Amino acid sequence: MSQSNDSAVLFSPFRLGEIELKNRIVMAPLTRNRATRGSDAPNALNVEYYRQRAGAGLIVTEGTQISQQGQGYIWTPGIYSEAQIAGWKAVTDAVHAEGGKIITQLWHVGRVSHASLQPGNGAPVAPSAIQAKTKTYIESGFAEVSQPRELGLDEIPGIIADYVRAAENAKAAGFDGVELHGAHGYLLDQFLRDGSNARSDAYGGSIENRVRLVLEVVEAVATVFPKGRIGVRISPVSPANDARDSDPQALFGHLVEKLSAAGIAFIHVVEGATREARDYLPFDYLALRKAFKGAYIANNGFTRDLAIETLAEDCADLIAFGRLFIANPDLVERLKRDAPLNTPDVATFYGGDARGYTDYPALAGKAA
Ligand code: 8OZ
Repeated sequence: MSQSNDSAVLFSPFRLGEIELKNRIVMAPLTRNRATRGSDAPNALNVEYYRQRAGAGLIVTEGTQISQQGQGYIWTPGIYSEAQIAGWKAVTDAVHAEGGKIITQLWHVGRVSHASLQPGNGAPVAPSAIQAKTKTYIESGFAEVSQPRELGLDEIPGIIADYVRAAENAKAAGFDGVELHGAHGYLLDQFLRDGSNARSDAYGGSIENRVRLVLEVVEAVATVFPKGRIGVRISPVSPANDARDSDPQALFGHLVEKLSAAGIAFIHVVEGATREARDYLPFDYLALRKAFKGAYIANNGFTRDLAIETLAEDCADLIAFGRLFIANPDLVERLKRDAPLNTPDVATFYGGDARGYTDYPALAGKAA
């Protein structure tokens, strides 16, 4: 049951680790495939898009590949070249000038990629050579993901080094922190789950072994950013990109306990199936919240009412909105006034130009 005056919490400041937020509303990471073609660097259009949305307490950028090997879709931005760092610096400057906070989502897709996007058109890498039943999109449109190859044990330090370099670049680009993409069946999630990880070394087998890579990446990235500026996104039951595990409650219960002990600022939890039902499979999210001493960001399909109720019942500290932020640059103001919302246009989600990106109108009388 939510009382109307409970809405005040949504608009109240919150200290997320070492980052001071002006409200409890997070812009969720959203892949939009509008980086500069060729360099995968953010450009002026991307700057304008993020600037328009700086009313959020926190922006988490779209997934940003830490290396070319970490890329799985065409025209997603990277954070491994000088041009990409410069592009992101313009984004963070614009968001900070509007009084917003912004962190980047460090992304390695693992097996969810296509050889045409890989260095030397090679096979994508994965914990095991198990092809995902999922599609990606390349220049010519949707395509089955390529057969991956198993990462050698001797290659894992290089993956961790790529995360560290990406974090250094994120710092140089002026980000307030980083989120590790540990959700949606990408590399870190592939290591976590027994449906994609069949390794017999220290990174596979038991739950303790499967969480090892995520925890090592956290510690490595913590040599660049303080733990109070690091978070991890997870999606315990989401089937996105063929993610499967025999016991998600035990797996994510253990992971979150370890992340809590590590002392990172937040976990960002996609509750239910990504872009689909929140109650897709039974899962005790409150157990994760209770096991974690930092902040809990809840995401997936939230409405204004559900956000207010979730905070009032202390089931989360922050609420992340995705699709609503695509269509409403001034989402915070609209939620404050309980104003009508623009409808997102699915046809312009992935790729294209300003249409369906920076041309959604703000409320009358307020420039975006
Ligand atoms: C939609 C399309 C492509 C990628 C995710 C980064 O699901 C993504 C993504 C979403 O986390």
